[in-house]
Amino acid sequence: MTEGHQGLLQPANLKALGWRNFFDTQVIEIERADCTPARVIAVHRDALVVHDGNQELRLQLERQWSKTTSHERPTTGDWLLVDANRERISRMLSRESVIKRVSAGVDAGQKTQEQAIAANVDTIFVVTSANDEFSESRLERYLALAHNAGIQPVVVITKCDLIQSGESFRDRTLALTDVPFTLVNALDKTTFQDVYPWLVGGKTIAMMGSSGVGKSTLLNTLAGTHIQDIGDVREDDSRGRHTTTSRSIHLLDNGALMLDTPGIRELTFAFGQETLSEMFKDIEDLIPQCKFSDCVHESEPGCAITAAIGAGKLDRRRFKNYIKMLEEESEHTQTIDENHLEKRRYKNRKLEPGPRDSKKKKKRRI
Ligand SMILES: Nc1nc2c(ncn2[C@@H]2O[C@H](COP(=O)(O)OP(=O)(O)O)[C@@H](O)[C@H]2O)c(=O)[nH]1
Ligand SMILES: [Mg+2]
Ligand SMILES: [Zn+2]
Repeated sequence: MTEGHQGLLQPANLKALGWRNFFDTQVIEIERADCTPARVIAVHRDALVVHDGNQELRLQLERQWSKTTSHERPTTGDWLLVDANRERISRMLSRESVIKRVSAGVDAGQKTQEQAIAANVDTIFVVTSANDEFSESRLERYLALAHNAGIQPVVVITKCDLIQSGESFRDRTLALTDVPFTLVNALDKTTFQDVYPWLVGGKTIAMMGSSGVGKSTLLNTLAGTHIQDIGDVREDDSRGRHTTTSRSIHLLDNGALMLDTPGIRELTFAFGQETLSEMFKDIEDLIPQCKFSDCVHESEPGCAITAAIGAGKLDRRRFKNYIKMLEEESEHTQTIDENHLEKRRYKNRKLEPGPRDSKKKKKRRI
């Protein structure tokens, strides 16, 4: 422990990493003397790589974190307070935003769990290609994810150098959403005029999109150097072994912080019921107009949805995607509720063993 650590709270350096009032106001007086803020810039299986504005540090996730649920554990973009020796994590600060995925549960009785994949993100670049990969339904999923997380989305359509005209992709995007979008060649900086305005110093941009759409290429071209292997991301760990870095933040020359999310293919996200209602308001307005309240919108007479599709006012694809996302959301919400219930049962069981015990066993067998 040395005295110099307090000097590490260098506002300019931290600001460059995205430090702002939102985080600063969370730090209490005693912590200001004893701790240093540091941002998680990469997550490895067994450790976190953090940056304190001066240097990179490698920190182990200690046992205390294993008791937390996976979305409570530090992820890329999180701000931590580390001790003066910069060896231990003191605590994690509240997130300004978080991108969560839904994955298979690891604990007994858990079907799904939420997992934070990036925190404190200002902008999401939804990256897609001007070819068969382009999918309205996939875009809707990413836009819902961004909406639900309260993060500004920007649609970046790559591989425009491989087509004669971007017109049809422009039209398809405009028909879908009014969020900003741009067509680029990820290998050519001169096509980035609409990308640069989003790359603001201290702001964090997360790239999301299917494998192969050009996220790493975009990052490499922006950085002007090879910082990520194209196709796969591998990195030597401290013992010289190859480990896949799932997500890491890179500082660009203009000060923007960019987060690649390799390996994320078709993710299940938590969309949020409210988000779906807002994004698909046209559909939710139509449904009450169906003649039968239990209409499944297939062949029932007086179905407002079928009528709208027939009249060309509603896209069948869009309706199907809405139903799919809605089902995913309710299934997810239900299992999250079940997880809570399961936890409560477990707690109760410890207090009053008896009938609940058998109930729990029954539940487990499912
Ligand atoms: N011609 C062209 N090729 C691209 C473009 N973007 C990506 N690629 C190529 O597509 C392949 C996959 O790109 P990569 O960056 O690894 O995709 P990622 O999986 O999203 O990171 C690479 O061979 C890139 O060179 C583009 O805009 N134009
Ligand atoms: Mg990649
Ligand atoms: Zn109907």
